[in-house]
Amino acid sequence: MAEQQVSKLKLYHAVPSRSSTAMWMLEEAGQPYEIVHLNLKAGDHRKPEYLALNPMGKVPTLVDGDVVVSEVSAICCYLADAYPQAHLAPAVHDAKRGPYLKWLFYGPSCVEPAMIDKALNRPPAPRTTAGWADFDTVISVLREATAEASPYLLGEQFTAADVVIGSTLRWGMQFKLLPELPEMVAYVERLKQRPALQRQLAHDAEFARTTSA
Ligand SMILES: N[C@@H](CCC(=O)N[C@@H](CS)C(=O)NCC(=O)O)C(=O)O
Repeated sequence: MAEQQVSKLKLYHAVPSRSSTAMWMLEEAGQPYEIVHLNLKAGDHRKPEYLALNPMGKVPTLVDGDVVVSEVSAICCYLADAYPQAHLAPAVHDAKRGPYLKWLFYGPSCVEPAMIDKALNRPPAPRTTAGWADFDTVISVLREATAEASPYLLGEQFTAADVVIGSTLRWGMQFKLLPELPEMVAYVERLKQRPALQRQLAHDAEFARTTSA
């Protein structure tokens, strides 16, 4: 009898949430993995066994053998480096490694805070205090990057940076937190053609359908 393959990658995921980005990245990486679904409404993410993995009590968390990684961008960066056969990151000394890392960090450290400032109608913190810029500056940087993306942020090579920035743009525009600028819409539409993203979206849609039935 053929031995069943045991996956060592485990994603703690909630539908719908930012952990969908990590799941898309896993699909791009092409490695077998298992999903542990957490029900945020039931408070699964606040149980001691989960807090031991992620003291923030947030999803996602990825476990790969002895390695535990949380934070979406860190998970994407980790997977790209751990599974290089998927070619989801430029090599360390490649000139494209600079912009690659910049975009990975830019998502959570600049786009998200500026987007939340805007959504909550908060006055932006003074430029000299906050580590992110005002909403309009962030949008203009994203607009230029997506206008130049051909077809991806780093050119021909699709990378984890597209997973992070693409996901943020996709859900930001979907929830009307970001303007639907033509350059950003076109970039997200290109990303939606990726089979890995389609598999992730289909999983979440099916999970939502079957658990709410
Ligand atoms: N900075 C975190 C954000 C993760 C996050 O905010 N996750 C949300 C779901 S979208 C969550 O777990 N919320 C549950 C809670 O805060 O109680 C990351 O990048 O992973």
